[in-house]
Amino acid sequence: MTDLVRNISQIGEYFAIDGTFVGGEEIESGHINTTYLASYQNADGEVSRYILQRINEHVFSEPLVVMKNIERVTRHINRKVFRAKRDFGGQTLNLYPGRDGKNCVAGAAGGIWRCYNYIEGCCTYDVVENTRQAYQAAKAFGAFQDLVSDLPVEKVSVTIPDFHNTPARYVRLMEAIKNDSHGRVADVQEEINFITSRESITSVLVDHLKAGRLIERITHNDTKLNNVMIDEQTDEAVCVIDLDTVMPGLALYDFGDLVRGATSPVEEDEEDVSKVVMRMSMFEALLEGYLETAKNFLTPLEIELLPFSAKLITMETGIRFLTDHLEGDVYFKTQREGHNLDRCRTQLALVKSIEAQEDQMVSLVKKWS
Ligand code: GN1
Ligand code: MG
Repeated sequence: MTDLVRNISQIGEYFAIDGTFVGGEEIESGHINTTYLASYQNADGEVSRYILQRINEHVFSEPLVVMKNIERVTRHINRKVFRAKRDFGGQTLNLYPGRDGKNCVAGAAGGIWRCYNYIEGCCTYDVVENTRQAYQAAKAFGAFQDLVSDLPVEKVSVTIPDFHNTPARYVRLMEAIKNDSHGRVADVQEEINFITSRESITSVLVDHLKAGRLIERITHNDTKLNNVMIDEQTDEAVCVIDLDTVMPGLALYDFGDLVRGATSPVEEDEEDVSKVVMRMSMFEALLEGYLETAKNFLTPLEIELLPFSAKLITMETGIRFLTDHLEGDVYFKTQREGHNLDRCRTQLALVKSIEAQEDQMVSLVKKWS
């Protein structure tokens, strides 16, 4: 047994999992948490798999509050799906309690761990392969928002303040530029100019919120394509995952983040930015899928701002990657030098591509709404 597998087996011990541990591996996806897949065999010889995940306490300073949010939301959805005895197009994860009955446990080596069922027969994609996947993913995130739309917003807590507050992200970048703690500012003037020349767009959504024209809902806040489990055989979305950032937020940031993640043909850290483009066919598929499940609760202003939200959150994410680059790569996990800068550059290239096609995106919204 390798150290990794032994470690996984020891973490599994904390949870009320049936059977004998027969194997474990690390799942290397996501920039924040540490995730393991563990297999257990029961007396009948059947093998079941579980996700064991350590919550990144640097990012989530109150892991227990994160767990409470997840418990509220998953229980709410599961109850609804069960009561109606049908699938609303949005299943959810199940938390497996620790041996003490709690929804998470403190590991021996520190850290807070939780356990989910592993959803078999599904996979996730980093890059959308076809419009059907885009449509399905958007439908699933719309269904998620819809399923929690009758849960009062106060029932979930803010776990990362100002998470999608673009002006606050902008201010933080300006501070990182001023401090220049790692001497990297001189090499990123082009990126800085791109962002500062667009400062005026950063506050559009929060200004609408302050003025009461937009309302906060319970939102997912991390609607990347690889946070949707897609059935390997049918290409249908089965369930949205990564519920750590479920908080009160604007529905528009969720839709915008889908466009950010699912319309480019290359990965977020592609080094050749000439390959980055907002593919209109994918945008249309996302729009169709999202409106199918979310149209009932969205306001006319939310619908009108759908294309804008894509541009805004893509810029916000570019701002976040650049800030982390300047601060010495302390937030997002990185695998190479300049990784966050590469990620920033793809985001800014995508903003440019969205800007060039915004009129057509607006026309498509009119067509589908
Ligand atoms: C992080 O954990 P992951 O990779 O799903 C980040 C998101 C970013 C995303 C960019 C808690 O998500 O906000 O959009 O990276 N999550 C957190 O890829 O900061
Ligand atoms: Mg995440």
